[in-house]
Amino acid sequence: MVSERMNDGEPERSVPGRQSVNKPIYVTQPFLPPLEEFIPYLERIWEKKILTNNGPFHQELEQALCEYLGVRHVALFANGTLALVTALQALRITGEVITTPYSFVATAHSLLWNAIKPVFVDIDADTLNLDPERIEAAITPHVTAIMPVHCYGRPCDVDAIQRIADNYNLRVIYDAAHSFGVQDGNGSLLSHGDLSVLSFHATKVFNTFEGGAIVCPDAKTKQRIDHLKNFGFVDEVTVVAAGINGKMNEVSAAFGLLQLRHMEAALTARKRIDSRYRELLDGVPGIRCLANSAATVSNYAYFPILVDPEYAISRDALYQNLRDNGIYARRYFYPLISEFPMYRGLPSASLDNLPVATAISRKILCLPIYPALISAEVEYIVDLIRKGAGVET
Ligand code: T4K
Repeated sequence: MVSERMNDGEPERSVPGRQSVNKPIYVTQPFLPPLEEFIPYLERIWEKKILTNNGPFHQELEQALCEYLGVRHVALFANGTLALVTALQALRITGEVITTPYSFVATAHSLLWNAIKPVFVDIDADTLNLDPERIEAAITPHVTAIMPVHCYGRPCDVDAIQRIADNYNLRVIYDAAHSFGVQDGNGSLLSHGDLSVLSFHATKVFNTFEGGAIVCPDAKTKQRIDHLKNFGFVDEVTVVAAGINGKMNEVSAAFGLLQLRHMEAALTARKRIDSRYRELLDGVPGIRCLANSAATVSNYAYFPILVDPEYAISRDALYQNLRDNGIYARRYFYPLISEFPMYRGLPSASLDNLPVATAISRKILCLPIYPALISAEVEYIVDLIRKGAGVET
């Protein structure tokens, strides 16, 4: 029996004898505000009959996100992948782009959709993001940009990446799919580089069912992006680029506006779960939580642990054991992108070139984290992990 309400207060009950297989716990569960709060938004859509194409909710959400995130311009998209593809088009990126193998496939797929060759560079063992020290050696005459990922919402070394980009005249497009609301010492993490791309997929901290956005620093770039996401149309008779249909619809935009009203409570609940896991997992032999990141404000989008060889069973045995008990943790990101068939022939995809990413992908396990997860469920999950480690609970 699982409480469906948002866990923004103290846990209400324990789950002894939990009916584990009947009630699976997934790695995430989308936050859905009370349905009745969404009805007035739908009524407005029914009344105006504007369903898409830069409608009133779309415009309102772009403005609201600029304010909430503390950024200058936001262009909404139907999903994060189309936003990545369009970001590359907007900056006219060609040739080769340096990127991380340790991400969701959409990062590198967006390059292939633009006929760009990915150049994979290994990650740093602490940030789990592109290792700036390895970027320079990978720059060829064809490299025109860097596409780093703030994996799990943990900031990249943005200063080092920018220094390299400036030295070699490269553009930087951050895949910030996991980084909604994250801040570093300079404010929004999304302000770094030339562009940042967000995902508002159902599994993300902030969701619009499906959705995404490009964050950009100036109005001119935003205008080009807006043209590109609407087939290249400037007006009824003018098409300036071979654009795509990447627009967010009004129902999703309205849902985003409602979701924003609940963000603080959702983030507070996530933070509490993160702390509880850290407390309970402390001292379990062979289980490592990631150290705190450089973020000054985190979003607790994921709860990754590393299963080291000192743990009693393998990472995959633990993953299976949790599944057998109804806990659907996920191995984000295993396999590496560079191991998939469309990438593994690239010279930069060789495992010898990516020792850190390879090792991490074999140890990583993301535990469930979402606002409705109650403390008793966190305890249940950790009990299973401790039992796997042979620790008396
Ligand atoms: N760049 C990065 C770094 C990304 O992580 C992503 C997306 C993108 C780019 C592309 O952005 P989008 O085009 O997606 O906006 C999920 C998501 O589909 C994907 O958006 C996300 N990254 C990736 C990390 O995770 P799967 O294949 O793991 O999703 P799925 O369907 O297995 O969902 C995970 C669990 O979430 C399910 O077991 C149950 C729960 N769930 C899922 C959905 C869709 C729900 O409870 N309700 C739902 O509606 O990829």
